[in-house]
Amino acid sequence: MISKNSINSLEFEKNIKQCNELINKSRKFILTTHVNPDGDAIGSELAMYHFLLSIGKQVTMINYSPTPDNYKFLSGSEVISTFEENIYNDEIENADIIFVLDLNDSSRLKSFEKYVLSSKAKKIVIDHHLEPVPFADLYIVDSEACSTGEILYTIFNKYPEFKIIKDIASALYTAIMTDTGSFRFPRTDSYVHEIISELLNSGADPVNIYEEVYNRVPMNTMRLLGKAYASMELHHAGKLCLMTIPREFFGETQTNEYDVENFVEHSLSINGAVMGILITEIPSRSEYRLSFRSKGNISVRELALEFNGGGHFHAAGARIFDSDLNTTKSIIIEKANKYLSI
Ligand SMILES: [Mn+2]
Repeated sequence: MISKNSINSLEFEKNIKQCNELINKSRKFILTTHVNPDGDAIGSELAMYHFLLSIGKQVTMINYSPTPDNYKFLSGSEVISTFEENIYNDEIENADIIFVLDLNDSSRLKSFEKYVLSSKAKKIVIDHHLEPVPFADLYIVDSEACSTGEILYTIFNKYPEFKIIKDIASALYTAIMTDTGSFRFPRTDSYVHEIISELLNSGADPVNIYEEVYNRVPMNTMRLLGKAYASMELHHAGKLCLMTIPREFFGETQTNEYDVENFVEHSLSINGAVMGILITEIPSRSEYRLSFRSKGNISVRELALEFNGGGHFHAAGARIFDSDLNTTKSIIIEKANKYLSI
């Protein structure tokens, strides 16, 4: 068994112990994760599902959003329910524990939130984001972890009889691969690679998982990406790369605003660009979605806060309403300058 170089605090260790005690004495579990789930959300949820099944527990998975198609290859994804009002009252009523994975603010559960909060089940958050908004009974949070999947691996390994089966290995591999940007984001440390080594030894197939997750892009989405590439502009001596998707792009490519996920990452591939911004004009209403990315010592969090958004040091987002594209662009370019000149 491997462990992280004493980075985990005593508090974290104590919380894991408490979590495992609660798991031992409970029978019925609900697992959930955030709206618009990503690979870490779905992968973590399914890893926990298979883990709990392997120790004889009863588990129901309920998410606000449907599972994205590219995660449906994961075993167990076929039994994830999409939340509907009043359908799951019995499960929620009878649950002993609700695990809330990969989020730390219950508003990200959308309309499922009020059911989770009013349940008498113990709520346990397992997450790696900063600044939790209190709502649960127990928090297992490590903001240094690359993913929720990494924390789950640590938790499972505290179980003396734990053995990674292939379904758990594939789910955790998916969680870690996606949240590390395929092992290149800053928190990709040797511990992460040691975990990955063990997941591969337990049957996770890196070629197949990458293929399923990333090489399933519909042609229409690729055409939209082509237009987004063509929209790239450099500002502030090439340090800012701006991409713009006006609403007519969606009609021209038969796509919608959900198809732009991860597009902004491409902006940081430009030589010399340290900040990338994607402006997406929402087709149906007067709203602009702003996605920010940065690298090195350049933060985009404060820039996002200026537009009442938020996020992390290197990845953040915000929305602007009732404006027009040109005004939105010039305001953003101007405001970004301050954060580039550190
Ligand atoms: Mn995550």
